[in-house]
Amino acid sequence: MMRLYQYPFSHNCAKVKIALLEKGLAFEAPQVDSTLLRSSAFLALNPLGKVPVLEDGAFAIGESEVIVEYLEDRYPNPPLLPQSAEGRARSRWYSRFHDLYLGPQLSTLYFALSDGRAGLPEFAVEVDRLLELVALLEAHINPQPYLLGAQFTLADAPFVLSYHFIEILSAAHGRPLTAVQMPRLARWFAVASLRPSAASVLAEAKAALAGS
Ligand SMILES: N[C@@H](CCC(=O)N[C@@H](CS)C(=O)NCC(=O)O)C(=O)O
Repeated sequence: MMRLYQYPFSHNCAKVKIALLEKGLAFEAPQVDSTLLRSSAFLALNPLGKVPVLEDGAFAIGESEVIVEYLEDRYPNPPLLPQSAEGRARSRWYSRFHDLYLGPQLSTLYFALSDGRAGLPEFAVEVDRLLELVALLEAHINPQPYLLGAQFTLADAPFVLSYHFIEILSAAHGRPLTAVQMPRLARWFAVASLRPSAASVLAEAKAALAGS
């Protein structure tokens, strides 16, 4: 059985779990801790010492986007990328937008809640940046009902847990974003979050956040 090293409240790990579940692939998902991530055994799997890491038999690989692309190549059915070159490129645009911009900004706001930076006057610019990123995504999308149309794809996967983080972190920083400010994203989430893969990942993350 495949093994996914992961944190339950990580949006990068959630994306990979959603891809595994959507493809109907059996996997075990041991939780990790910082000691394991620094162990030589784990660093041999991923020298960055970060999760997610997927083990598939003798093969192991890190970096969430690399993992979901591997799953798509190795287990193509059901597909999570469109057939056309344009569709595949669009899906990857959403992944890059998430992984390079929105995701890191959510992490900045998340860690600021515990490292004392939240509420400092100079931190307001970071909350502004999250709101800008959400506004540009909101203006760009037209979910029908998914980001690329009728099929749930890798374009949707990263935003499932991140939508939840947008709601809770914007509220925690005193600038709550709701369906009023992001109606298209809220409409997308209302459909996407009902998928069994998404519901399972959201439930696991919420339970972990409640206990943290
Ligand atoms: N670009 C990486 C990001 C991985 C990453 O930042 N993982 C975090 C959890 S979300 C981690 O393992 N942090 C532990 C550490 O840095 O010690 C990906 O998409 O997989």
